[in-house]
Amino acid sequence: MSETIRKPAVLVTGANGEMGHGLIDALAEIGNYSIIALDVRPIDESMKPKCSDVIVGDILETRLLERMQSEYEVHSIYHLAALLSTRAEFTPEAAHRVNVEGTLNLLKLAIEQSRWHGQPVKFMFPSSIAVYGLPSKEVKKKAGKVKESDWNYPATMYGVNKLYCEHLGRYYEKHYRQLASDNAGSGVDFRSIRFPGLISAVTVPSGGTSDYAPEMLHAAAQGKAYSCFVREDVRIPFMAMPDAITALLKLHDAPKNNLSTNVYNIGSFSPSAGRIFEIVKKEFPNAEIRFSPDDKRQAIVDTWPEDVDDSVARNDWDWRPEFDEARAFNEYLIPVIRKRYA
Ligand code: AKB
Repeated sequence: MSETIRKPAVLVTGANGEMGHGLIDALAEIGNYSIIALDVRPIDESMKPKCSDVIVGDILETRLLERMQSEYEVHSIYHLAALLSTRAEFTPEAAHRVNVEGTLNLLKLAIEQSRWHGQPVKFMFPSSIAVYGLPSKEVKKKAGKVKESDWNYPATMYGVNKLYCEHLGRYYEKHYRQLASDNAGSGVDFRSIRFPGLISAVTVPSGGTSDYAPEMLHAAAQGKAYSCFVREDVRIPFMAMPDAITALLKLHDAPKNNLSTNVYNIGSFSPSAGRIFEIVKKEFPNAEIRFSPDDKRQAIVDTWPEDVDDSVARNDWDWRPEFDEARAFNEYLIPVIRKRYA
């Protein structure tokens, strides 16, 4: 039997996306897993040696998932594939298919895998601050750090999809086919994190509404002009990508008995767009950045909270960000981005 077959398999969907890159790097470095990478686009060449299998395919293709069912023994699924908030507003029905039906297909795969090998399948689901919907700028200001149960009235299709999938995951874990006489539970161990806007030094996101922060930074580092689509005073939580990856791995490894809920907020720093401009301008004084708010995208960001209360994650699985604002920029983003575009 080959080395890769003996290790428990981890399936990563959306493997070629921003988070997929970071996660696969980290999983490969840990070395305990055989990684199956799935993405609708071809996976970057640099990622292939880190994976035991690379599949180009759509999570909506049930035939593909059925084939995977018989070929692999999957113990954990990191379901990262999604259409983000800006893109989803242009094609809400397609977003529903990818974000909701895609998740349902993966949950089904998880159930069947668990039945097959007799152990729970951990289902890691990145949710988002987009599940919150604050009704006005005044309420947003007053709300401060929101708890998981506050303001669950998303204003975007993406937020609606994420909130619903959090509930789906909880249902699959705790109540699946609850009235069936042969009900033996689903075997799904559903764990979800509501991520803030993420900033990576190595990839630029696409299709999100928090993208102004990474876009500003990457444009400045490349000497490209940037027009920021939100107002200077707008504030939402952000996080450096390495912390997001650490959080996923940490929640994955946490003892189930310690987990008091299926869905957790996590936070690290919460700068205004003007503050990000200040930091970027200090590092790249020639950067040509101007603020030219797009009312519609601005309105979406206005519904997202200024900050999140992550005390439950801190208590249950010892969540602590390693990168506050200063460390994120000074020790990760700026040096790595400089090197990247040098
Ligand atoms: C987006 O902007 O859609 C995402 C998110 C906040 O979840 N980055």
